[in-house]
Amino acid sequence: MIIKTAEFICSNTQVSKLPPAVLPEYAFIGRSNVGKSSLINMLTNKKGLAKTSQTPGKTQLINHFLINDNWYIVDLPGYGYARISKSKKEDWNKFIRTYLDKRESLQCVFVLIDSRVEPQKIDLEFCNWLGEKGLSFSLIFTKADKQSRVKTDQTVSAFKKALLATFDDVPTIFITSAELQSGREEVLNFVGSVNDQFDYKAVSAAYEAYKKTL
Ligand SMILES: Nc1nc2c(ncn2[C@@H]2O[C@H](COP(=O)(O)OP(=O)(O)OP(=O)(O)O)[C@@H](O)[C@H]2O)c(=O)[nH]1
Ligand SMILES: [Mg+2]
Repeated sequence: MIIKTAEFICSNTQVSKLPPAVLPEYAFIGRSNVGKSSLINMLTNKKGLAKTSQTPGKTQLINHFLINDNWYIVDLPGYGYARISKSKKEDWNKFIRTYLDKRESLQCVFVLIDSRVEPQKIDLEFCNWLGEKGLSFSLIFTKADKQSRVKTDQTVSAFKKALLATFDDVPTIFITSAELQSGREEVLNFVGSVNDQFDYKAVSAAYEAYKKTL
């Protein structure tokens, strides 16, 4: 897939204020600092589109980016950030889970995993929750440039094994590096093939009306 346009649309703290659910949408989620925003910038080839930071907890809102005028990337706040209060964590949980569970146009949740670390309970629990909700998800291993391919493959195998304790089969897996721009084609082609199944006609009138409001 060729990315012709990628534009920031809106940031939200309320599920009720999201753009209308008329285009296929892909959410990027994972532990704080795993590289969600960097990956989005790499996929869209637009540095600075999603805000990146060395300080975990940078992304605090649901951020919608419109790609090629016909699908959305959604950058979500990271989970598992230790230095926020318990009540904030609960708010996060409620807000993000409501979004994921209720968003009709959500096609796939990309769960980002740091390719350097062994399976973490919080990631596995999150995948299990997605499974329970019947939400389709793929795994994207990030920061593959930081170590050898052998080490990355070990992390991937360990994660697959851990998932097979609760799932019958493993989801689609991508290995990426925002630094080296690797894995870009694979992720975008996957999105392209899912978009091909989306019934744009069914929502076109709603979309045209919405575009006039932008
Ligand atoms: N070497 C390397 N560093 C990366 C890669 N992806 C992200 N980083 C670095 O990891 C840090 C966190 O990246 P972000 O993209 O801001 O992470 P995030 O998951 O969006 O973080 P939050 O929004 O805070 O949850 C930054 O310092 C990035 O430069 C990668 O593929 N390779
Ligand atoms: Mg971020």
